[in-house]
Amino acid sequence: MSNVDLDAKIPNNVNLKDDKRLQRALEKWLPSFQEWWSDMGPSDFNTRDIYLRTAIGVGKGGWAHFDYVKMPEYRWGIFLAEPSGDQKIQFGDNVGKPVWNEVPGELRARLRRLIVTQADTEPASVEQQRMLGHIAPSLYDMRSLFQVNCEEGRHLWAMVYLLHTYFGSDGRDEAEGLLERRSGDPDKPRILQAFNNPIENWMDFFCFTAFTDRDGKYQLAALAESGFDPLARSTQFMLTEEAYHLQTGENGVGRTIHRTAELLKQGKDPRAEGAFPLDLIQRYINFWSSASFDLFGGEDSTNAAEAFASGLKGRYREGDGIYKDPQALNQFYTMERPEGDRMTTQEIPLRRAMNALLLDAYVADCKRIVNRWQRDLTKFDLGLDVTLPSQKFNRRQGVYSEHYFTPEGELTTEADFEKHRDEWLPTTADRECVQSCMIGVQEPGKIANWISPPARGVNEQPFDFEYVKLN
Ligand code: BYC
Ligand code: FE
Ligand code: FE
Repeated sequence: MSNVDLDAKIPNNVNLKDDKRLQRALEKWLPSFQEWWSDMGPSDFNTRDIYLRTAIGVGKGGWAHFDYVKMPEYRWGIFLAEPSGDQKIQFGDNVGKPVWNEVPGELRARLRRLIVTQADTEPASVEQQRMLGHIAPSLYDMRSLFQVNCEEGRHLWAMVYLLHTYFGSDGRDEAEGLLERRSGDPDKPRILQAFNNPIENWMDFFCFTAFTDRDGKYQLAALAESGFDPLARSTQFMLTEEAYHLQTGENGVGRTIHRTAELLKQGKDPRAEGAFPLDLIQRYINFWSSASFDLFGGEDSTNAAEAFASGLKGRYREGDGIYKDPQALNQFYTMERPEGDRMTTQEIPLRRAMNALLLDAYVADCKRIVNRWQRDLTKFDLGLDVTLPSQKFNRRQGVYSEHYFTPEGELTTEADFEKHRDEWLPTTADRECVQSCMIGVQEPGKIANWISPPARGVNEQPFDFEYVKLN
């Protein structure tokens, strides 16, 4: 393991050169991927030199290399984390048995579905973000966008490697399908709803990377516990890259809030200055956080129970031994549920609540970042707040999806929800306001007026570094 081959057509640490059939299959998929990138990846800037991070191995510290790269020449590689721990399944009915290095026959369909669902989100997000380059608020931000896009492309490679290696011709078909579905296409949409929502502007982008990439972190963490070792090790390494995506979102929304507060403190109207009022930012937060809550699936789910029981998908940080029973048997989860016009509580077997548990961990993390935004806002002493909506608000999946809730989580009626919709969710006027501020700023060190510069640059470069060479 862990012979890093960087010179191969497909850089990898999985000894690809020793498996000629697999190597050929992946090398055949490569031009399809490149064609997809050119059709559906970033709409422009593909001939520009961009200061990008490329994964070159999985060792602590030195796993990444920074240099100017043209995106179509990005070295999308296949990297699995080193085997860790005692190589035993950590949870579920098979706890204590050795991890699998081949797919157990009876788990094949379920595992394939999990991998395809994960894989599908990666190209979807690149498609959603393809038009944002031109309206980047700074070269620093433009680079961040392309960094995230290239790494989502690598995540697709990570999953396609698993499909090709472990799922035979079905896997190859699935790998083709991943390049055929299209975000937002009514005839061949991406699998999960949030990945069909348009990302039209940088407010969408920052909320998406703050909240939707963060779902990625939690889903990947749950798959990183998997008893199917190649999946566990693929997702463990993906998490290393993911941290930057989350930071991009957290800092991006934070910088936007900061700029708005700054303008308000100067007695200016953000709208008149080409920036956003705080209530508009709050509506974008409400929209993208609730769309991301849906990505956990139903809170009460037999699918999730089975994925846990069989050892395919664990709880967050399962392997750290933080749960008292690795089998999660004879325990219950108390869930609030609407019944008619009031709320009741219900106990469900813990295994059926695996999606709810992961969502709870995610919501706690979202609260942490919103609190951080709030702390910064408080310093301006404007008496303004930013909040995370309740996980019941505006849901399309799960136990709250058939009912209407306020952002505070109070059960309400459809009529009341409709009455307040424009206070709670982005309106056409909001989108127009954001769109009118989306002016691309392409001079090193300059930035659009709706957002503050970042606290620091990338890889210890200053903010005014030439992150994208346009000339
Ligand atoms: N939209 O039992 P249920 C990332 C379907 S993000 C549409 O409640 P289950 C990234 C579900 O498939 C992380 N359909 O839920 C971020 C099922 O269909 P069937 C992506 C949905 O199955 C940014 C039915 O509803 N990774 O990496 O336990 C940029 C009932 O399902 C949705 C993963 O999600 C939805 N939101 O869990 C780039 C990990 N939710 O079977 C990348 C892999 C549910 O009735 N996926 N459905 O036809 C999974 O673990 C699970 O499939 C889910 C759903 C968590 C998504
Ligand atoms: Fe990803
Ligand atoms: Fe990501």
